[in-house]
Amino acid sequence: MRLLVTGGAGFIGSNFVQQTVRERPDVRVTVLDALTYAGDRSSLAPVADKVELVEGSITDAELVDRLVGDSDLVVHFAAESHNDNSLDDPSPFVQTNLVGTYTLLEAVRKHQVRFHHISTDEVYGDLELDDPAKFTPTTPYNPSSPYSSTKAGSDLLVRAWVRSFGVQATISNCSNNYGPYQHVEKFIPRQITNLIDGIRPRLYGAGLNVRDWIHVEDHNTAVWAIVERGRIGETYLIGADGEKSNLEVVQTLLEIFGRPADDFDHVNDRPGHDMRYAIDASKLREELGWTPRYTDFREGLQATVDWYRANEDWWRPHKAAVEAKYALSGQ
Ligand code: NAD
Ligand code: TDX
Repeated sequence: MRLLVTGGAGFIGSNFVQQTVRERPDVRVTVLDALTYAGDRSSLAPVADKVELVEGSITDAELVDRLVGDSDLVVHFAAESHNDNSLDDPSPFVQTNLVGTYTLLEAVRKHQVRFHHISTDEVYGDLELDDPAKFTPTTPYNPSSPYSSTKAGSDLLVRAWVRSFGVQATISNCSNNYGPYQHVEKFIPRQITNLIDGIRPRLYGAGLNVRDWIHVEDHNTAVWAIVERGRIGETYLIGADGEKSNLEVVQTLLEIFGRPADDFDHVNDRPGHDMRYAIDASKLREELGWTPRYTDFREGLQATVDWYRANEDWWRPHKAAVEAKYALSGQ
């Protein structure tokens, strides 16, 4: 089987490619990645001799047409993915997340290639802290940021291409991922690398916002379950019942590093900051029989801390620039 993975040099995509090469020797993997600030060739180093990496943009229609024409399946991870960046400059978010997804859809339509679109729970907006509800596949779209609105738009393009043109596609909306190879701009790796450097963790606002954490390997086993057994045109929500406040996450990290529970700073809040995300994954669990492997968050976090300790060469080149950028907004 010929698989094209877009964004395969990013956090989730590189984990997906590594897992696929490890577990599915019958799959020939090609990665299309623009190697933006968020993409890193070295994230594919362990499988470099088994994967073809094409450096290019999903907005390049000619390149996309050629690569899709040579594939049986496209799994589409490529995106601008960071909310804070989308508040500084939404333009690449519109280009990559909307125009890029449109470009891929036109190619899979022409070549009649199976397509899986990776998306986020942020398309649903946010929940109140005391709301018993969780997001389900029928929750109305209500995105808050330029990032989440462009992801929402990309999901709607996929749905329309399925209905209008019969494109063979599925969609998944996953909650917050953590694990190896996540960029140091994101919450958990930022705090881990701060703690390695002896810097106090930084909590936006009061730190009460809740995210529903899932280990990246569990996200990726769910993606394969949907690709293999999901129904065309359907949306599946991926989550592992991992709701934690940002404060709880920071305090768990402080405990892992042997530091006092109040050894952190409150910094400026994110404008429009979503309060809480929570996923009801029963459709995925019941229809496709998927279950997560990482059910103990502290253990998954400890393994992630160990990975960042052992792989300083991977993250160190990005750390200073990320912190300098956050300092400009008092974060
Ligand atoms: P990431 O920022 O780590 O990686 C994105 C990758 O896409 C990078 O390798 C980058 O170089 C590449 N890319 C960006 N623009 C491109 C373009 N125009 N053409 C080709 N490649 C391009 O992101 P991530 O956290 O791995 O997220 C991957 C996907 O999963 C995204 O679609 C994101 O919306 C979704 N998602 C992420 C999370 C999360 O917690 N990180 C949760 C749910 C869904
Ligand atoms: O230093 C920080 N301090 C802090 O309190 C940073 C970087 C973040 N935060 C807060 C903001 C959020 O409440 O932590 C939470 C998580 O922040 P991010 O890692 O930026 O993730 P989030 O905005 O929740 O979005 C992530 O999950 C959904 C991914 O970046 C998206 O790509 C995905 O769609």
